[in-house]
Amino acid sequence: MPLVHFFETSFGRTYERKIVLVEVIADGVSGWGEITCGENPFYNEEWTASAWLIARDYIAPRLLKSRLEDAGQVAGLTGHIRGHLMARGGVEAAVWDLEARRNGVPLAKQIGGPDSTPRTEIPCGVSIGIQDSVPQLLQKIGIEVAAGYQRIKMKIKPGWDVEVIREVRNAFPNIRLMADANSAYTLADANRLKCLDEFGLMMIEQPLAHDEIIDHAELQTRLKTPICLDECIRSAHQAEQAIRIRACGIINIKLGRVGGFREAKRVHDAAQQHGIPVWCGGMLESGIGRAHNIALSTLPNFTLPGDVSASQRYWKRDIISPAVEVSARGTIAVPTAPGFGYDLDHDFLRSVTVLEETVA
Ligand code: OSB
Ligand code: MG
Repeated sequence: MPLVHFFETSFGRTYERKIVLVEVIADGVSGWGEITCGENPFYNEEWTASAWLIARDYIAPRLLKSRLEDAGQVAGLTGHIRGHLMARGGVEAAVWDLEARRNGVPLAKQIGGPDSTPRTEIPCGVSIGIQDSVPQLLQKIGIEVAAGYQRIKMKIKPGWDVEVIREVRNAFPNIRLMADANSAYTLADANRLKCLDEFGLMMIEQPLAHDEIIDHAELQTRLKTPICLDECIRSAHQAEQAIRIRACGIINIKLGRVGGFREAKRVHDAAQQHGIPVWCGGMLESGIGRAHNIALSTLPNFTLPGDVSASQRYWKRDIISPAVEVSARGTIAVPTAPGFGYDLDHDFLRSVTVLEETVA
């Protein structure tokens, strides 16, 4: 699916998504999930082709052999696979959707538990990629602020950082603003990152290496701006370690990156216990992954606006119906229908499907 506008991070530019979707079927009921890896192994080690093989050859056969009592058991059944958390998480999320549909409850309620009263709307921000020019960036930010989004995240990298953020701040002195480096810096850049303190950013996301929390802890002692970890946090255990050594003040939770809802809930709970707020990250998802992110964002410690935004920012036509829309207050209404709560646009989905395999 071609993106409406290219998306550039410190590790590269994406014009078109190749998305792996998962349908799980039991007793005639379907659940759907999305594997949120990129087209290349640049954000983490996974990519479209690896996810396909892991799901087909390792996850599906294992699930089919098992008798599942609930979706919470899926993560344990794939725990023997090292890494590949997005492939595992995409399948796991499909089973949560299936369970919610079988129970006739919204996915938000299924993940929150029978006693939960999930919030009815979630606060939204946008993630804006590196642009060809500063005026182009300022124009894009202006459009999203006018649309009502509650905070703006901009991507940075060496050569597109302090000076660019200064221009953004001059143009938009009062917006809630943050920057995401996707691991583009090292501790040797600490003085440059320190320059960002003057802009009153809500946080700086994943400035240092994808697998490095000790350096983040060191950097945090030198910065006033809170560090938010993304790539580094793949489990609740890693979240606890990062919090313990003060490597971050905020955590971005991505369903795929941590391997699905069960672990996402654990990361959420661990952060909550330590007074660390979380928000829901995005991976340029189609409507299915987006709907799962909306459900995840209803958990109580998701107190900051996430990267969950309207379908039309990504797609001319989404594969769900209706498309995800954002209110003028920068919120998304949480759907109340069973499962992830949107219909699939089957005709359109078929028209963009390039490969389909069934494991039975
Ligand atoms: O680091 O949050 C990230 C997109 C692809 C890979 C990594 C990231 C992102 C985003 C986009 O920031 C969030 C979105 O709008 O889906
Ligand atoms: Mg990020």
